[in-house]
Amino acid sequence: MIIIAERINGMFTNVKEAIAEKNKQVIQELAKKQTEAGATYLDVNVGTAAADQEAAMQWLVETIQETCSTPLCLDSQKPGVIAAGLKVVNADNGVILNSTPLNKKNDEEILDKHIEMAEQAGPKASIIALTMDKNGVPQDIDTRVAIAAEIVSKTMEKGFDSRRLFIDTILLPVKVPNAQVQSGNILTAMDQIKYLADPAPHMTVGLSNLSQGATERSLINRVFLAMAISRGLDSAIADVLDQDLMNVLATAEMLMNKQIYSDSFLKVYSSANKA
Ligand code: THG
Repeated sequence: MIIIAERINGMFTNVKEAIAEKNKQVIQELAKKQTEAGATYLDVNVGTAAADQEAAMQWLVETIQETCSTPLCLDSQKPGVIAAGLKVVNADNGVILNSTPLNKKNDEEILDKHIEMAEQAGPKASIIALTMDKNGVPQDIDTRVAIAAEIVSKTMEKGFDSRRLFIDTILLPVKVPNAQVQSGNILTAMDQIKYLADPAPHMTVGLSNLSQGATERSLINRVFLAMAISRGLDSAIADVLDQDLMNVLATAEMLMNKQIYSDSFLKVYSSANKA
């Protein structure tokens, strides 16, 4: 499982304040803690409060890289902010450009631009593409799969390896009125998306989105993670510091025969994922 640790995000008050005050220690501790907890990548999102988002992205990337070499996942809806991060990132061990829709009303070529940016960033750079287009987030299964198919065919046309592509089916909070049907729809969409290319594209979700504003957050996240792993989810942007969540992850992968069973499978899994 490719685990993208979610915590370096300006959505959290301590990160927002650290960005405003240029407090490196808060960021570097989060980078180290998440790496030790098993992060494959560290998500880096400046949030919406930063006055200059491009400068904030560069400061975060440089600050993290001073203290650890875990590859980064540059998270912004603004291509300019991702491009700013790419100027200073070390992509030798990989980098993810997070994220792009298939197209936008004011930018039909946005996916192509992200593919080009990834190509320039180096052979280990990947992209996350959302099953979303100029009409927004689709409500039904078929449109999600159709958009995923267009994303896959566009990457193939460009000769971009499907192993460098992550498809994100966009998980919405279960609490939002009328959104409760979406989590089940996403699982059905995953059943189909995994067959769109060979080798299959990765599939990822922003797991914590699901439980935003809800009670029993960790439980909701854990159960959905296990269900989605059984449908082929092989990546998630998630809270790696939630040990119960990480144990569910290891157990679900073991039950899907992706990890060999031994009496100490939990321990083996966690040490295998530690840098
Ligand atoms: N897909 C992709 N990237 C993403 C998302 C996605 N990046 C951002 C987000 N969604 C994933 N990361 C988070 C990080 C935190 C939370 C949810 C998703 C979260 N934050 C608390 C909240 O809102 O309740 C903040 C609480 C606090 O302030 O302490 O839940 O879907 N590709």
